[in-house]
Amino acid sequence: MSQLKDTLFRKIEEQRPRVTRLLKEYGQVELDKVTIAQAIGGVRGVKCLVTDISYLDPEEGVRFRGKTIPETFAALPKVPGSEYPYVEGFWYFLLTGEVPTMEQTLEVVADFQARRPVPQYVFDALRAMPRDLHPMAMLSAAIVVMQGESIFAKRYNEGMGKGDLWDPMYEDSCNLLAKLPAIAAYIYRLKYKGDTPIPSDPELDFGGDFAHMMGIAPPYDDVARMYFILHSDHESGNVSAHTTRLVASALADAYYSLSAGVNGLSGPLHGLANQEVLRWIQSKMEKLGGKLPTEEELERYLWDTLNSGQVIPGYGHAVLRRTDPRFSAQMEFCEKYLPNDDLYRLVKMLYKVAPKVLQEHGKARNPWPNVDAQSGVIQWHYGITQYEYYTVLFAVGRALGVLANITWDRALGYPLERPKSITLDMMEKTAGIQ
Ligand code: FCX
Repeated sequence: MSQLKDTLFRKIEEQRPRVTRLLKEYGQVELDKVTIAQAIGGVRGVKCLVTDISYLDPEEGVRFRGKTIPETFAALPKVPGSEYPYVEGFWYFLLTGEVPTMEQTLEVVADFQARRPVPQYVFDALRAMPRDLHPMAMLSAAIVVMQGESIFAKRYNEGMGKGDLWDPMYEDSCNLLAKLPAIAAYIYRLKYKGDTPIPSDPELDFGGDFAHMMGIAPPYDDVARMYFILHSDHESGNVSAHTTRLVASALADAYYSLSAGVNGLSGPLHGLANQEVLRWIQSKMEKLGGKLPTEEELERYLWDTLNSGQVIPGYGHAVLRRTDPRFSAQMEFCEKYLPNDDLYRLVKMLYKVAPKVLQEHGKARNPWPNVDAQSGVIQWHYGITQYEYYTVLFAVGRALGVLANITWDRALGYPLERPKSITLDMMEKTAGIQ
């Protein structure tokens, strides 16, 4: 057994009695109440999901396994010559809550390298799709087309007991994760680079190999590592995380579950917002003949967007009430590597003007930027000018968090999710409306 799997098993054994005790001895303790506004309003704020992988504080932002983003970057082993950690070491950390040593990290790197080859039929299936299909639809289909590889589905059909199902879920998760960079890069080179796929370099790490297969020189390997880690998890109520866990709760395997989660990520209010940000910014620049707008022009554009009933993409959040630290982490990168990039300067100007306008507008509970306000700009700078591809990058990162979650869900025996519905009539009756 690898050190990662061994540590994971030890952690699972530690956590199981906690769940049993909470259920048996404290099962009736109330955690929250649900109001009509919450039932109608997308279950906002209702504390009814459990995950230990990450926690999202409205003021502070996300913590992965108790660590803030800067703490996470500082703690994990770095790729030699790079400023950002190995994605493989982050996977170890997300799964176990323990910061791996360099040796433990390199063991995961080697394990992922062995799991990396993608079955030819996946590429054949991608080639059979219309070239103008959205890359998120291609990614989702490429994931589900591999369902026949699922070890979880095989073991389940052979009658494996519930308590052991975390093991094949872990195996499927590692197999899928190791293959995702090659699939994502293949989609990019097939669709946008004249069908010129670049084979994987078996010596490289997750982020390094992705940059290599995209055909983009350093420091894009560090951009990839940073980007995948930042987008990995945001506790489990967001659409992509929740969808993946919901589907897996029916004991669907990781292929079905992740494909479903990727479909959720493709919504413009969620992952697709990063493509919307650039589309929105650039349409303004086009109108100005490629010039940067002044602050006054930008303010007017913001009001025009709001007055036409549209949202300001990249701003607002269902939980956060401050600037997203994932935005700040990317800003730090931009300050170092692309301080004079026009689009970045515009993103900075927007950060100055938009919160004020959104506050004055008075609707959004959070007028501050989220992760998507910044991420497209970095990708554009390194030559990925096809906005619609940005959510695919988000999805590769998000896979780390959701796959860690569903592995743990099977380890702790969390059951099928099945919230209760009521009718409007019942709600009116409860409210005392005649
Ligand atoms: N621009 C204009 N209006 C906004 C807004 C924005 N950026 N953010 C929120 N609002 C509006 C909402 O549309 C809602 O209006 P309504 O009452 O007419 O329906 C009102 O303000 C209250 O919404 P609020 O409670 O603040 O936010 P929600 O939890 O409903 O929605 C999202 C959160 C993220 C969906 C919302 O802020 C939004 O649409 N933002 C723009 C899209 C975006 O950036 N999405 C990415 C989010 C995230 F980081 C991710 O998942 O990737």
